[in-house]
This record gives sequence, structure tokens and C-alpha cells, in this order.
Amino acid sequence: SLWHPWRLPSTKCGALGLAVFGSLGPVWLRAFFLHTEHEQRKSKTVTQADMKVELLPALTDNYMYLLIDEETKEAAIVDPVQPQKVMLSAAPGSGLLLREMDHAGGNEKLVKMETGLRVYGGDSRVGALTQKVSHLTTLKVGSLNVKCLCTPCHTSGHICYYVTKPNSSEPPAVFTGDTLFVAGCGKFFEGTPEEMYRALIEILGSLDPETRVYCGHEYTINNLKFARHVEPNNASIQEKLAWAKAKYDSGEPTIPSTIAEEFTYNPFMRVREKTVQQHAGETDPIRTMGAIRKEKDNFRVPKD
Ligand SMILES: N[C@@H](CCC(=O)N[C@@H](CS)C(=O)NCC(=O)O)C(=O)O
Ligand SMILES: [Zn+2]
Repeated sequence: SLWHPWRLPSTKCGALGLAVFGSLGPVWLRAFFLHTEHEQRKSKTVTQADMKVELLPALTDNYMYLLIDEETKEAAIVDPVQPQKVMLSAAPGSGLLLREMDHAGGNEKLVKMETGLRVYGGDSRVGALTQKVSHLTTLKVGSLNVKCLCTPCHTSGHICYYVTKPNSSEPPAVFTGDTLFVAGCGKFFEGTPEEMYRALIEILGSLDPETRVYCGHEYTINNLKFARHVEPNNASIQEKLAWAKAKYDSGEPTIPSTIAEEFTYNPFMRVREKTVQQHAGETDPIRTMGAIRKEKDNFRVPKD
């Protein structure tokens, strides 16, 4: 394969976590992912025949993603919050997919390093934006189709990116930023419970259930502790929490999940369930959404 993570000589910058080189005809891609010595969080690659997703941990609990089209080796970076960690040289046509300004802070630096990068986002506050996208705008990353899904609420211009390969039997991917987390959702900084209901249930919830969910933060354990508080008798929550703790102990990501799985343990995806509504003291899913978000904003996460 063209990809040899962990096997390349270290660079001048110190410790090297991952360096990736590829070469295929006129299209080429080179990306370095630099770790510092005290980095505890491991990166991870999810490989399918048609696309590859490289999880790049950043800051304390953020994820940046490198999405690679296996057919053309074109790539896109989602949310380069720490551009010094992703130095990308890519063929013309490679793009950056950005959903909101608070995770898109590295764009200007990346664009300075690499001219010709296309930068997509749903909000003019996104730095170095070259194309503003809206709901159902479609883009290409090599042979992959990317559909933009507007999910305003955490921020008003929030975009999720749904990635499919035409005629593939493999599952799609969705980059959900600060809308959907594993077992949780983003705070409603610029939106309402109605908007989050539309985002989680109507938009993301109607994607292929097998879709891999790649979110913007590693909040899984804390989210599941809140989920357990909402539904103490939900076995999926208990199981996922035990699994997530084991992952955390070995420094591994808990990402991706799937849309189908989220419906089993994520309280914000479960606002139509009687158990969740009863916990909230509501009978309406949107009022339930508002009530449990408010409760989570003030939730004190227990130690275990
Ligand atoms: N509670 C967060 C604090 C940071 C925070 O507010 N994060 C934003 C995303 S930038 C959020 O929407 N968090 C969702 C939540 O706390 O449920 C944490 O676990 O560290
Ligand atoms: Zn965030």
C-alpha cells in the first residue's frame, strides 16, 4: 500500500507520530502528522476499499480528519484546528472541509503553506473560505461525493459533511463536528431545541444507518455518564461506557460510531423514547430535547 504509518524516519521537529506519502500519476499527496513527546492520544486509520479516514487528535479533546479517496489519492482535511499537526501538500482539487469557525482556526496557515487549497464552510466567519456551501450543496473529493448538511444550532453556520462513494457496498461517512457527538450533541450556542431535533433526528437520523460517525470531540465517556443518568436501565449505554473506558485507558479513540448505534444510547437521538421523555418530565420530543440539553449543561460528571 502507499501508506506506511509509524514506519517512517523521524523529522527534525522531534517525535514523529505519522507521516504519509503517496504518489499516483499527476495526483500526489503528502501529509505529516506530528506528535509531541507527551502526546497520549493515539491516531487511528479507518480503511475501506473506497475511502480512508485518518483520525488526528488535536488539542485536548478535538479531532481533525484526513479523508482520502483511494481511487485518486485526493484528500480533504476536516477541521484543521492545529495546522502545524497537518501539513498537507495535495494535488489541485484537494479541499478543506470546514464546518464552523471555532474548529477552523488553522485554515489561513494551511492556505499559506499550500496555495490552491479549496476551503469550504457554511459560515463567512470561517477563515480563508473559498466556497461558501449551503444545505445539500455537493462537492467532490476525487471520486467521492460529499453532501453538505446544514445543521445550525451549536453555531448558526454549522455544516456536517456526508461522504459516499458511488456504487459502493461499503458504508458512508459523516463528519458531524459539534452537532452530533458519540452519545451526545453540541451545546445550543446559536440555536434552539427545534433546530437540534431537525439536525439529529430528521437530517442525520435519516442517513444510512450504517454510516460511520466522525465527530469533532472525544467526549464519549462524559456523554455516556450523562446518558446513564437519563436512562439507568439502558443496557446499550452500560456496554458502550465499559467499552469506551477500556479505549480511553489504552489511549485509543472511541470514534467512529454509526447512526444506528447512536439511536441505541444517545439520549439526544432518543428524545422520542418514553424513557427519555419521562426523565425530562415531558411528552413532546422537542421539549425533551430542550430539557435534557439544559440538564446536561449543568451536569456534574461522576468519577465512575
Ligand atoms: N463539557 C465540555 C466543555 C466544552 C464544551 O462546551 N464543548 C462544546 C463543543 S466546543 C460542547 O458543545 N460540548 C457539548 C457538551 O458539553 O455536552 C467538556 O466535556 O469538556
Ligand atoms: Zn467544539
